[in-house]
Amino acid sequence: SPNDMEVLAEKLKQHPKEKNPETFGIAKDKNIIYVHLESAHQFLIDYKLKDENGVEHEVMPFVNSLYHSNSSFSFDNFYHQVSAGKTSDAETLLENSLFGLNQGSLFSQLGGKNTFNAAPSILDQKLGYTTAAFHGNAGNFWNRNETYKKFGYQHFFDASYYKLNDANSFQYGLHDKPFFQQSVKYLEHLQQPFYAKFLAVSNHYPFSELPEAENGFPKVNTGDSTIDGYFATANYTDTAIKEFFDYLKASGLYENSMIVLYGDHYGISDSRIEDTKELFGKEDWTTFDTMQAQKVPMIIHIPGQEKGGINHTYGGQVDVLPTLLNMIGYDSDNLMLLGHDMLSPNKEELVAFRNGNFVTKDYSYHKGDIYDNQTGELLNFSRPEVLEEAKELKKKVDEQLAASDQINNGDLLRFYYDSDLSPVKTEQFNYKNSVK
Ligand code: GP9
Ligand code: MN
Repeated sequence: SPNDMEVLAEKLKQHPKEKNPETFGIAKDKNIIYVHLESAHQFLIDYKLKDENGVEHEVMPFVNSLYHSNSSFSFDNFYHQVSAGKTSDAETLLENSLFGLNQGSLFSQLGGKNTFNAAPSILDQKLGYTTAAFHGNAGNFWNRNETYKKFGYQHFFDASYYKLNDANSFQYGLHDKPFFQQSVKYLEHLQQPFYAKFLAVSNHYPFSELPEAENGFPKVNTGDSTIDGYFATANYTDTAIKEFFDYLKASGLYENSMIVLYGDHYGISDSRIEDTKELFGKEDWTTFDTMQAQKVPMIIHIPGQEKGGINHTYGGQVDVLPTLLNMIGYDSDNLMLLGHDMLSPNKEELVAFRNGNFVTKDYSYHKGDIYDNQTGELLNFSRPEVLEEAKELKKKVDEQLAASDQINNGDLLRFYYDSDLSPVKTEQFNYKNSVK
């Protein structure tokens, strides 16, 4: 009800949003380009795969160069927070600073119905951005064609805008190199500044579907074909992104843009990763290691800026929108965002997983067990006082998740007026007729 919304909004106002004056507005008026790193774990960063002759092969050399650049704000303690909605949950988190649902996918269940204050709406209505999503798969996958309208996307270039054939695509759509190549002609038509999201998908399970000509990267031989192919597909995506950057530079768009690369969720599931622990230099594998493996890359690259570096703040996907809005100099105090600016020196370092587990800068909490982040040691018995401390934090985590569920399940943003955003008129968008 409208009253529920008011109560939540009041609560949120009691935790004022911290900003960092050093970085507020640092990317003002820039195009925002999202590059989705499908199924990318943070451990891919700087990872070198040893082939059978002991020769090392860097898996993502181009992404690594961005990660280490002074022009990038990179994060090494950044977690995905998705559940069963996988990619679509990541999109929900990044573009709304709300969580996906506890069960199933918010995109599928509520995406076509709810009112959102999503990034495309905000940027279009408040700052005059052109907004577009690019993805070489069918537009109805994850109910994107409905949800994107509700998010306020003006354009959605789905598979129908691309030339797909058996050789350049697989079950999740067009492979990354042709995807970026064929996207360029649509991107060129967008009036600047634009907000453009590129969902690359080649590095998707089962990690074995690359085009014939792209099978050069060494395979590992773990006996699990899913793991064996993972590094090769990640390497292919890396090259595709490099080619896309080459285009951005040649076209002059690069200097006017901030480019955000993020991992959406894990690629190697718990049991698989446990079976291949040697790849990560581990003799044992614990619940703590599985939680650590939920870190994903987060790189905000701003050409021309030199204030970047690798930031160790603990954060998650829910924190991205507040961070970005501050970077482009938009004051988001009046928005219902559940996350916090990761560049603020006072950010509370508490990262909720969708299942109620969480991570702080000191420890990782899993169903009542607490592990030391530095040593991986279980602290329940050696330091029982942390159990008390964790109780308080667990309460905060549960409150954050409950607030998200209340907003989403009650469609409460339709009663939220302080954002001063008009409800999206979805009839104005026709994704069949975007620039051809
Ligand atoms: C398909 C792609 C895959 O369009 O987004 O989604 P996922 O299986 O990773 O959720
Ligand atoms: Mn995904």
